[in-house]
Amino acid sequence: TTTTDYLIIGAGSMGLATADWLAHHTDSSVQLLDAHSPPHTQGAHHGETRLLRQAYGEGSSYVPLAKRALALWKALEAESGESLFLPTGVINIGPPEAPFIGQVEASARQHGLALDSLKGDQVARRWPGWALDATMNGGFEAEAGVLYVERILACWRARVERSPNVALETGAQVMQLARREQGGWEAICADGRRFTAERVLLSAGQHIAPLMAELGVDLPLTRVRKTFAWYDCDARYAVDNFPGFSLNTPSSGVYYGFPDIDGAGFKMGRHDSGQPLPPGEAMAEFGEFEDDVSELQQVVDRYFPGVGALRFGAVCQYIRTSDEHFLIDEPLPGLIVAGGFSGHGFKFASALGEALGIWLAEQRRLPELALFEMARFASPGRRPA
Ligand code: PYC
Repeated sequence: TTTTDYLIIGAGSMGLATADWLAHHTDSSVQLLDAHSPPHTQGAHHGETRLLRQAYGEGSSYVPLAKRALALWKALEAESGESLFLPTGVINIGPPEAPFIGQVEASARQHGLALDSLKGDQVARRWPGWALDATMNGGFEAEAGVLYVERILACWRARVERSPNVALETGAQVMQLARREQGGWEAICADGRRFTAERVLLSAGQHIAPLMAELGVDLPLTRVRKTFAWYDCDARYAVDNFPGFSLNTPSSGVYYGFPDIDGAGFKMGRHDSGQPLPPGEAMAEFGEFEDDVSELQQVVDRYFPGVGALRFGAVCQYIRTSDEHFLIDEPLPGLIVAGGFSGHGFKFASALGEALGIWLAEQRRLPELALFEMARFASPGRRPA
């Protein structure tokens, strides 16, 4: 049995970010466990790019966390000397009555963010890669941009592996978490390895719900198969000519996308819907579901006149909560859970690593995390706004 001060189960974005914070701000010993070797495609950190948006359509109460995250991404870039964030700007497009667009504007007003509010025809004149008319609104945030996901994971991994206080075990599939009689927790792996610590962060994506159910805690988490794809495109989608975007279509599909970065092509995915599947079950490859291609193609055809043939599609997973806000809490003493990121968590990983590190080490929950507590599921009146 290996004993450390803290045990982090799941070395994806949240787990590695937390280990990185602990390595640089404490002298404590940290054991990180992952079933695979990060960066990998089994969690929620593959596919090259994620958006960093601050004017936040999911609720203006996320903005302080988004601001802190951007500052920490820039600090990580400066410290590591690597290029991790590309300030492409991000535009949020949707009908004026879409709640998402209302929240983008409210976020900017309430938190002093620079946001250009445009009509769709103005958007199409400024960025000819868009086919839009004045029935749609756009909120453009120049400070926002794109994060390089795998590069960030590799950067954190290299940093924690340089730290004498952090050990990373890959190929460590935790099958059971047990409370120890003498206090603290024990994690038991499929190959029989055992790890104990006083305090634990469970940040293992799809594995959170089954591990917690064994402890008698049922969490409202659903695993969903999602797809995204890269396309040929013309110069209208060059990275200095076209911002990242979120798109709420009037027919209610929600999409996100990226300019042509490093010659990869125009990238787009659908954020809503998807195919639910149980934890542990293998996901069908891109193209195996009938609408994998068509649900993207119809949006390409309608809104992006310079986008051409599909180059490559991929699958990923979202772990969704019932309200699509994160689930971060300490449901049992000494056991902190961070999950349910519902497909919009990565941008916050730098700030959440800091917040989770503080929670583990100082037993102090930052006020920004109050949004994500489990109690909201018992009292439906309380929702992040
Ligand atoms: O939250 O902006 C987002 C996002 C982009 C891709 C997946 N989620």
